[in-house]
Amino acid sequence: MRPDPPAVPMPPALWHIRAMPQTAAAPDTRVVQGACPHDCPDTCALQIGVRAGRVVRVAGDPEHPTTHGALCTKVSRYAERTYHPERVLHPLRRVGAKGAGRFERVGWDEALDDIAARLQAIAARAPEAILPYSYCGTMGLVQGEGMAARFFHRLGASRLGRTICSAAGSAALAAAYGGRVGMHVEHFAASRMILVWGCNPITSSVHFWTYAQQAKRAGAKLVCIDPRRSETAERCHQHVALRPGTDGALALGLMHELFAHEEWLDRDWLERHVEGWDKLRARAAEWPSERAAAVCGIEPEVVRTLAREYAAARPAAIRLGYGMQRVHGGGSAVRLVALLPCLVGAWRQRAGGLLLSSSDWFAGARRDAWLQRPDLLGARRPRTINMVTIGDDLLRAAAPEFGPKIEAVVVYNSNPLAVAPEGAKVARGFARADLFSVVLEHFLTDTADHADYVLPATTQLEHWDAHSAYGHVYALLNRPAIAPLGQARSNAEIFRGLAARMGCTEQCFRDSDEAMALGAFDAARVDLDALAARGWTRLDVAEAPFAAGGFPTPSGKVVVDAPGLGVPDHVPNHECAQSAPELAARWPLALISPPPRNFLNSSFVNVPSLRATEGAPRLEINPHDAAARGIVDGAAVRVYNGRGSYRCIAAVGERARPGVVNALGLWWRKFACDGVNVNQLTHQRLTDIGRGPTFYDCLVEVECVREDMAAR
Ligand SMILES: Nc1nc2c(c(=O)[nH]1)N[C@H]1C(S)=C(S)[C@@H](COP(=O)(O)OP(=O)(O)OC[C@H]3O[C@@H](n4cnc5c(=O)[nH]c(N)nc54)[C@H](O)[C@@H]3O)O[C@H]1N2
Ligand SMILES: Nc1nc2c(c(=O)[nH]1)N[C@H]1C(S)=C(S)[C@@H](COP(=O)(O)OP(=O)(O)OC[C@H]3O[C@@H](n4cnc5c(=O)[nH]c(N)nc54)[C@H](O)[C@@H]3O)O[C@H]1N2
Ligand SMILES: [Mo]
Repeated sequence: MRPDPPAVPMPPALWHIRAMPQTAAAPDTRVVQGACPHDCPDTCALQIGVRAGRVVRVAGDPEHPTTHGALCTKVSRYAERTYHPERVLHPLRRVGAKGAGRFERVGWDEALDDIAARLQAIAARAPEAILPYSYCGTMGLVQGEGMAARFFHRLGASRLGRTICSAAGSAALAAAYGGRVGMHVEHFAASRMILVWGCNPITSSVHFWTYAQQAKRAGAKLVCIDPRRSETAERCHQHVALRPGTDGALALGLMHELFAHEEWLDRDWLERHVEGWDKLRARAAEWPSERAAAVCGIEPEVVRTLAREYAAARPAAIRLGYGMQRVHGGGSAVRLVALLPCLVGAWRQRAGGLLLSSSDWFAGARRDAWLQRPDLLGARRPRTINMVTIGDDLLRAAAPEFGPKIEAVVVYNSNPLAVAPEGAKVARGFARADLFSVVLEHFLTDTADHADYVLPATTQLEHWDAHSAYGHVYALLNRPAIAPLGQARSNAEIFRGLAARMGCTEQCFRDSDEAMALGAFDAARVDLDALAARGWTRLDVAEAPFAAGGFPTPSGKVVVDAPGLGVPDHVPNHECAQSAPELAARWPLALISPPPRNFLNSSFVNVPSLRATEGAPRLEINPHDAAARGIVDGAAVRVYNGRGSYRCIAAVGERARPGVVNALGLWWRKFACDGVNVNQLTHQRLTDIGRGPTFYDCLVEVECVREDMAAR
């Protein structure tokens, strides 16, 4: 057995996950049970302290197993977001140019009457000319795709392909395992080896990191696979800094080694539970460690040693993140990594296997058909607009293969001007004079600045909701802690108001938020009494769900040669020397743009204390690449390619590997250095499967900003 590594003190990066003082609440403080609404695998159970109608404390529920009384910095400051002086608290109508952010106050009736009339006029001619645009500002089942989905289904509006985050990985897990299922996050604490792969949990999933720390203290080896020397990579025993978009090659190189050493394989498990494993062996035979290492830009010995250690550690676990699937071959790469645990029989033990997402454990437990009512479409089959290509699609004319031009957009729970790729086109689209746009928001984001109407939405402290999760298997309920501030209304209430004005007479448009939240789960699968009483309850999922196979595929076996997809192989990036040598010659650096700790996508950028901690938009660049360009630490730089240019401050150091630059964070365009953010550089090409975005598959060049430019 490997000797235990020396004890590691609590790293400074974790000081912010502080357990909240569990002193009894003051007698005049009421505690309301809630759920964190944010797009994060941890979906924490919250306890909201309310005194005299005002939230005085936001804390993690100490009883909830994965929250264990701790919150991230951002959400422990959630009240700061709710009571932010710049909250939009009244309906607003645009008076200035689109994008200028100049509005006048209007009453709710006036706003809703006018919006309903304009949407009605379009719906009467071409309902598909109306596009809802939403993502995960809240992951709630009611304030997300609840009442809004009912409304847009009833209208027959264009459907939105909600692909911007996890589509490639989801399609890949569906191909290999039949769905988004995997290990329980709690069991990582007992793993002997953890591969933290394309995932930066200290930033994006701190509660998982707590379990990884427990495993580390018990002697497990932690390996981080990430082009960036992230906060997580620094605290693992080993960091494999591969080139972006080469994970499929690494997985194949590891498999080559595993198949080459019969004694490392769990042949019994493989034969019994993996359909087509011999085809995988044939594919892996094409990937000796030298070939894989050359593609990844690492040493062959790293591949060989990693394979040996992975085979020897029982149980070995993989925490896969969504970071590694934001490239052309992201889907194939996830399929390949997902097959690794099968070779060593890691699924036999509950602390072995893989976790990317737990979403589909909720399939059948969530009453999606009732919440969203797709049946209201009747026989209509509206087109689907991919949210990744909103830049192009807003600028498209009517055409037989496209359908009608987009005439109206209703945005909720999303900030496309900051988060969608090829930002210059997105901004041009939202600035179209003939586009009618309505934005439901808490704040005047870059997107809201372009709206004809901005409607004030409630925050999680002010509305009902129900939550499933993608990093654990607890269902949660969120009760409103306080009354809506100002004239804010919940998303569901706003869509109810529009529906009533547009002749939607069905009973479902009268369901209250509370009724929807309490009815969101199926009583046969979720203990509704426990949910109502305690605010959360665990789904009944086996502790080691795949110890004896039983995957949710048609055969119950893991699938290698998926119908229509074939046997996975490494797929190179859209933008790399191999696929696009002429681009690589002009733009020699690969750019990735992962999240920083204090923002959540583009949310929280306007919370002054969090923005102050992040400082300014930064570009991490390796000393070697910096020196070649005369760039020193702290210098103003311009990052550019054929699509645009973005200014930021150089952070010269080893966080970036040679040839790769890291631009952190989806800054609001108006808070960045030159009115744009990193998505000015990204493109709209899609992943190999799942039609997802390829944010981290992007070539650029960097130069120092001249003094006279910097002064502007
Ligand atoms: N604080 C904070 N937490 C968040 C978010 C946030 O914005 N801020 N966002 C939330 C959301 S929406 C999501 S989807 C999750 C995302 O969280 P994760 O699943 O962790 O994914 P990312 O943060 O996108 O990327 C994780 C790591 O992948 C690395 N990476 C980039 N390209 C590659 C590659 O080609 N291969 C490999 N192996 N690694 C690569 C990045 O450098 C980064 O360190 O986090 C959620 N949590
Ligand atoms: N370059 C680059 N681009 C990326 C990424 C990247 O890593 N790099 N990450 C991608 C990923 S993983 C994701 S998930 C997307 C995220 O894209 P989005 O889901 O658009 O995420 P946010 O930027 O957080 O915007 C959510 C908005 O919803 C609002 N909101 C929150 N709650 C409510 C509510 O109850 N009602 C209403 N009406 N509004 C609400 C918030 O104020 C916020 O402005 O971005 C993607 N874009
Ligand atoms: Mo995401």
